[in-house]
Amino acid sequence: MLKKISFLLLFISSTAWADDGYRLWLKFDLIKNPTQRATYAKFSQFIYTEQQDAISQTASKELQTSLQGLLGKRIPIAKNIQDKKGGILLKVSATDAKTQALADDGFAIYTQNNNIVVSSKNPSGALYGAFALLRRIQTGLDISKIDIADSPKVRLRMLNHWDNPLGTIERGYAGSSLWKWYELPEVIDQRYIDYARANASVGINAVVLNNVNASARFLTDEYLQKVKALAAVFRPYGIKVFLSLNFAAPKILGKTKNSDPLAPEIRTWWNNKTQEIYKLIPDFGGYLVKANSEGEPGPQDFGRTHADGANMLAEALKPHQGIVIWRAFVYAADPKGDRFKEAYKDFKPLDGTFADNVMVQVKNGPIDFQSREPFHPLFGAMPKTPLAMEFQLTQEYLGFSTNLVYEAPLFKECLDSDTYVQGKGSTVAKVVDGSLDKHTLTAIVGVANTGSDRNWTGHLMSQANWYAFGRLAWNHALSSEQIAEEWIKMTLTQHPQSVTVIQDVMLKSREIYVDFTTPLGLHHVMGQNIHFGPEPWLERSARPDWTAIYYHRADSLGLGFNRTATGSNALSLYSPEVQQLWGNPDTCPLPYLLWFHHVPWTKQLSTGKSLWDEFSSRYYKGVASVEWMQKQWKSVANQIDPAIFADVDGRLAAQHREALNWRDACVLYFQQYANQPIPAPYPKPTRSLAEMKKIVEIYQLR
Ligand code: GCW
Repeated sequence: MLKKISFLLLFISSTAWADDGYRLWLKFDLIKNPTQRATYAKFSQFIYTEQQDAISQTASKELQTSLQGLLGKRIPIAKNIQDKKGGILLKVSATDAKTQALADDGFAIYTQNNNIVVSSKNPSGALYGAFALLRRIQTGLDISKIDIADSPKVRLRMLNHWDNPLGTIERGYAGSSLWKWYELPEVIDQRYIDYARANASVGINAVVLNNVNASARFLTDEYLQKVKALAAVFRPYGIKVFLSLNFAAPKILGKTKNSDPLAPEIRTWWNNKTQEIYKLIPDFGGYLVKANSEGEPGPQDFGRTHADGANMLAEALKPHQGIVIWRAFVYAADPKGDRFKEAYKDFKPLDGTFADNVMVQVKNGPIDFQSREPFHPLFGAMPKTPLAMEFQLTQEYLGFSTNLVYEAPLFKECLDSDTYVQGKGSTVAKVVDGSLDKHTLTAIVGVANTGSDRNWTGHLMSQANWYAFGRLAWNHALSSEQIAEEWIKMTLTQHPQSVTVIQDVMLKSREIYVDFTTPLGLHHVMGQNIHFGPEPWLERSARPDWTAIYYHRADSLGLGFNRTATGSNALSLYSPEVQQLWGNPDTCPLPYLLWFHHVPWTKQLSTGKSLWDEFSSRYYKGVASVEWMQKQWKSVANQIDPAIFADVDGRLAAQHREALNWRDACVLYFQQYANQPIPAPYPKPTRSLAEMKKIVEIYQLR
């Protein structure tokens, strides 16, 4: 009996306290302070919209349920407004003075006759306005005199899922795929709806459902029915569905002779297939294509160019207003070359040859989502082609789901970089948002970090990366600080001191990760297959540009990849101003140093230390900073839900263990070349290089 009672108590106390993170930043718990509640309640007597379309209806429903949670009272949906006061009006009108200057999806929120009006040009704008209003209430801002207008800076704010048909996710660290293909189209999981809500709440309006290493299966009727079912769930949230396609699909599914994009038979196949899709999903967004990259089929298999391939698909999509997003992540294996230059070499000459419904999607950096990369040289180099920015939210090279890395500073660093292509101020952001070259087709894309884990992203703090991505895709001018503050207040705590502590940890977290893994511009020294942990000694792989030594070039003289004129000259792909900024090892900013220079171990850096001393110290500093993060987190224990606190606390401890592995492996490995002692006051690692190799090897075993 006693046992039963204590079990019951345990159950009650754990359900009463434990927050499993499922609700993300959309908690809408009762506002504790009654006075504050009352000020919001003054404007929440009713909700009214004239619009009958599904998206506007979602907007008013979201307002209703969320406000009910925040204010603890039911809010009626009014049938008319007449002389009613104290409510929220959703107004969709292209002629309203307040909406005229807005872009599509933008909104204005203002007070009028003691009501709050959310005014927009299209229904999606009403939805984004509703969530913006809710965010203000959730974070405790005053709305009594609200008067704001906000428009997205890019048209497509998109997630790319690298989800496979059998439920696995390429580079996914939060469980398996969200999409249960075998249950679809009959079973609609509540998660699909909650996922759509979360996206809409930050302005994400497009998703690619499947991996860019694409199975042709998604283009079969059976799977298109499943895609149709998901599109129907997402539609009321203003989200369009796209598919990644396998370029060899005509041959695989249609048994054609080949998949040559210039062959009439192949063009007909794609035209028919595209028509079939639009019959099922009239607002289908289009195709994402990874071609002739890492073994995927593509037009070059038939002596054609990327533009030939993209334009063939563009022609099929054009009558339906669909678009092609063609990835620039290509790199031929050239043992003497520099992978840094490959995509540029292939794509730059094609500028101006793509159809007008084609975008080229470029990763933020020239190699592959490293913890720090210089901006990709294609940004600014293809003025006649709309370029989509591809970021990676899933932490393939940022410590999977055991490391706390807030990515907003990484995204911002790239977006704020100056290409100088049209003089000072020609930032990457301006290339991407179309303002530099007057493009209207614009996109910012994130490789999703979501999965079937109850808290969606594995590491609870990685939810912030999904959130920050959406906010920055909407407005790249927002600061990392503001975004972090919003997210913390909605997700973790509103306790002022704790908000400051957590925000500080988040803002420093990316630099800390860089310090204990790849300081001063070192890159691509991670474990070979799963990209986990350090493997700087990796000398042999299927391709030279998959090894570590290809990138770090350590020898007895120094460290780093010489990409100046005396080396690979990849620097020459940038504007003269950028070359000047990065081209001289004496003045190159330290974060990029080893990206562009082979630096002598003994060279004195701007910090006053030699390269070896600075480089090795960073690893020690990085580990100490993880300890600092652990301490900071413990200091907010009383202000955080216990289950969330414990989970993040555990992951920080795992991160500390991993940081020590990185430090000892890298310091000992590079010390062989530098041939110098560990600088004071740091102790020598207690483990040997041989031991470190053993530890790391485990991760590469199958
Ligand atoms: O980062 C690399 C990953 C691959 C991925 C590829 C790509 C989808 O290691 O797993 O494949 O990039 O972006 O195409």
